[in-house]
Amino acid sequence: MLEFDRSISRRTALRRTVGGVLVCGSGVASLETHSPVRADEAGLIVRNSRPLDLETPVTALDGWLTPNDQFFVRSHLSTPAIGLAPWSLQVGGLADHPRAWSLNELQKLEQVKIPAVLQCAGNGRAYFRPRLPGVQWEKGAVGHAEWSGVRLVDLLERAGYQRGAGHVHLLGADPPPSPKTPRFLRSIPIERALDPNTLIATHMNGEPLPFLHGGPMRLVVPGWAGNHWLKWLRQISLAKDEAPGTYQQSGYRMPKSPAPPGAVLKPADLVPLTVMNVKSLITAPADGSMLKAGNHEVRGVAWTGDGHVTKVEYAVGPNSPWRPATLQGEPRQGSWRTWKFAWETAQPGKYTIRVRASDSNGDTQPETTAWNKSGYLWNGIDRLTCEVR
Ligand SMILES: Nc1nc2c(c(=O)[nH]1)N[C@H]1C(S)=C(S)[C@@H](COP(=O)(O)O)O[C@H]1N2
Ligand SMILES: [Mo]
Repeated sequence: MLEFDRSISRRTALRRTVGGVLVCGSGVASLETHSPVRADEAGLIVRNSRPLDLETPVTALDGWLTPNDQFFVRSHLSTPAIGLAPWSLQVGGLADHPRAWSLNELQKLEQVKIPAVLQCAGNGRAYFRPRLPGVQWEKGAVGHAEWSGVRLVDLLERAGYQRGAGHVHLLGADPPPSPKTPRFLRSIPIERALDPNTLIATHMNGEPLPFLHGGPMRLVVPGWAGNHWLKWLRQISLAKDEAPGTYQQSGYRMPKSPAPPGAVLKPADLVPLTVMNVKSLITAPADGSMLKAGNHEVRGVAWTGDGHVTKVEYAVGPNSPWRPATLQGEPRQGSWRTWKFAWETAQPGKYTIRVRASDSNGDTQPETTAWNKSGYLWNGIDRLTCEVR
């Protein structure tokens, strides 16, 4: 299949780059028109080169959609090997009509487009104290894109999923670096799989899904953290229970109630991490900016996993009361909203700007997020400092 042949040339390009750190301007199908750019040229922060973990600088999140070539990348294993064309997605397990789907066959089903936030569960890990091992993400393991493709439920219905199916197992084409390393096998409960907002996306921001983001197809689970958004999707299998293996059974679990460092937790004390919490980020000005005295617009984004953002408040300086920022756009489950406020007649001095969002569940961002041993779901009040001269 053409799309995949092009991704192969991109792989070759990847290998030719020092350290393998490279992103492509606009992904698989646009290789002919866009020359690949190195991650540092796209302004991404390289957290790891093998596997590839790239963070978006928070100023690149300034706007409703995050450009594909500036979108963060998180991969646990190697990127898929060449030689997989034509792409085929297997749907089976507890199903009366198991079958394989090609990309062309998927494109004949009803196509839907959903704007949604993709955030790594570990975004903000660098802010937990005591410090934690793992990728030291700061603010930008998050982005917002318009995802389009087919509803997962449309495939499951055609497969004739059986009554006993409680979970949907998901496996991508990314191979483990050695036979002993586990694959990134994950599952979602059947209720979430049947939700019409759960998609198999083949497009991102109107372009064919870039290879680094799971092209040609990935799962999109609006409202849920990135670990569910399986990339390079090859196998969907209906089963009674959750997926086995470390990525489902040990990883991505949170204590039911906060547990201090050193606490011994039993499996029964942990629940799978699914829904994101309420969070906001300041996208302009940049941290550490020097500003002229006078009027400035401060901007950012805010989102939550379940329900919608009801307000964003800001405070400039230590003793300022919280004031409401202006939320833009419409609330939509799983999507984010931009916000802004006018900082008028800023006088010379050094300032800390803080923002916090609240959502329709009545949750507000805390000063700091309760420590958890994997450093998941940081949503402490966002802040930056700047100087007015
Ligand atoms: N096949 C596969 N899918 C995957 C992963 C992976 O390592 N392999 N990482 C997951 C995690 S933890 C995140 S945060 C998102 C990141 O998606 P992105 O690289 O498009 O930003 O992909 C998810 N899907
Ligand atoms: Mo992640």
